[in-house]
Amino acid sequence: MGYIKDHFKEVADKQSAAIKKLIAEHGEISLGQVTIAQAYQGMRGIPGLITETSLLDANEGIRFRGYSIPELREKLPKASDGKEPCPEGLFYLMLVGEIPTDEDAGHISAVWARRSHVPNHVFQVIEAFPVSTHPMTQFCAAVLALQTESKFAKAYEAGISKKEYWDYVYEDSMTLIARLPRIAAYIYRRKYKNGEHIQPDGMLDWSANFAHMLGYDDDSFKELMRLYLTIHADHEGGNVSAHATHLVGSALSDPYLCFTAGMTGLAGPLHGLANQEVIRWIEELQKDLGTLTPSKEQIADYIRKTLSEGKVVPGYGHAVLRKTDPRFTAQMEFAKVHCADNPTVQTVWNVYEVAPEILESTGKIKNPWPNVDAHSGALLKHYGLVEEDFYTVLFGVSRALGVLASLCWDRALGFPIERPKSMTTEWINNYIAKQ
Ligand code: NMX
Ligand code: MLT
Repeated sequence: MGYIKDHFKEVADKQSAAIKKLIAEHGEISLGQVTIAQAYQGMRGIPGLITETSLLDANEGIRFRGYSIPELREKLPKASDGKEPCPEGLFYLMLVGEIPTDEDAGHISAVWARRSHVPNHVFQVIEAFPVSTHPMTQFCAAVLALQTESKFAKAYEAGISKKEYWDYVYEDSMTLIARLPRIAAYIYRRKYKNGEHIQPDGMLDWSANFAHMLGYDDDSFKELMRLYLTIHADHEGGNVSAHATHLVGSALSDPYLCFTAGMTGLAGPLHGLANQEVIRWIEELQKDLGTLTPSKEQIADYIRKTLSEGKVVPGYGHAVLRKTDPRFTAQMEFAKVHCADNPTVQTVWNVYEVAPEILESTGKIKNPWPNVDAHSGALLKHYGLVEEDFYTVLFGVSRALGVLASLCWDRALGFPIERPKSMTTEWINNYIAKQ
């Protein structure tokens, strides 16, 4: 691993020096004003975080180190038998800011394969839960159980210097990422396949091995996993899972503790659990109307019914995006090639044709367009991965790449503990009175 870690340190040191100069010379420049409405309404639009790995444009969608999703699909290294990007390459890109060579991505793949052994007590923790427990609960608990392995926590206890934090956080992040597919697959096989576990295949790349351990050896499912684990990896720093990981990390909690915090946030229905909610909503729609491919008029009525019941239409809307999520488009393109005849996939496309106009007409939804979660379930169902309450775990395995690459940056840049100011409504009223 040495050369990638050394390269990261070299790049981070340069960036750290540039940031010190930037703060010294321009630190007083204002990034904007904070309004009372913003303080009450989810801090939307307040620029208050630095995240180097990716940046979101409201109309264009996410760019990872400047590269859009179509560019990543073209430029990142592929598996020898595949056309989709390998997430190993995306991790390298987020970490060092450069498109990796095939050798760099292969190197990361080999390190993750070598470090993938999960200690037995983690499986015991999973086994202690009733099988009915939601997979995200089992996943969070398993990651927390893995914290016994933290090199950062041990080194901190032994009294390391601040300058060394990044090194241990880097090592923990690599080991944690390496082990997540095995943990996730274990939860899946335990809950849905009578505990018939499948051993890892160290010759496969990270995504293909994950697909294999889940029990899906179809080549095009492996391709789907490579794409899925790439596009869900990061969405700049303000989303709940990234922000929670970063916030907890600022207290110098180790990567296992930080990632658990991120995952408990991802488990919420307005964030990562939405992928489960979308496919349930579509299946209820199909069941209610007695057809796998309801007409656009029927879909429109169903959307109006959902809204009239005071519920959200899952998979639509976004706190920052104001156009169709390019992650939705990437999945749609994949589906056009691999499963265009699937009726549920077609229903997802028909929802896309009618939902935006209806959501827009409510006059209150700021973004009527689909997000990443609107498509993923239909694709997974097509390949037989039908257990939708597992879908957020897949999202979580992918999200580890972005939030842990960012955590390495947080420590390499020496970011301090995060502590924004909060106020009471009484304080706000007094402030208004003084204007
Ligand atoms: N269906 C119905 N109502 C919606 C939707 C939707 N898809 N999206 C927003 N609204 C409502 C929202 O609940 C709010 O209503 P109220 O004023 O009564 O509280 C109003 O529209 C204004 O909300 P916005 O400012 O447009 O959205 P906000 O930034 O607060 O929330 C989401 C963003 C993503 C939480 C919201 O659009 C939503 O709940 N979408 C459905 C759930 C979903 O797909 N989440 C996945 C997000 C992606 N991810 O993976 O994390
Ligand atoms: C994400 O991928 O984190 C979601 O799109 C939510 C967000 O960006 O706020």
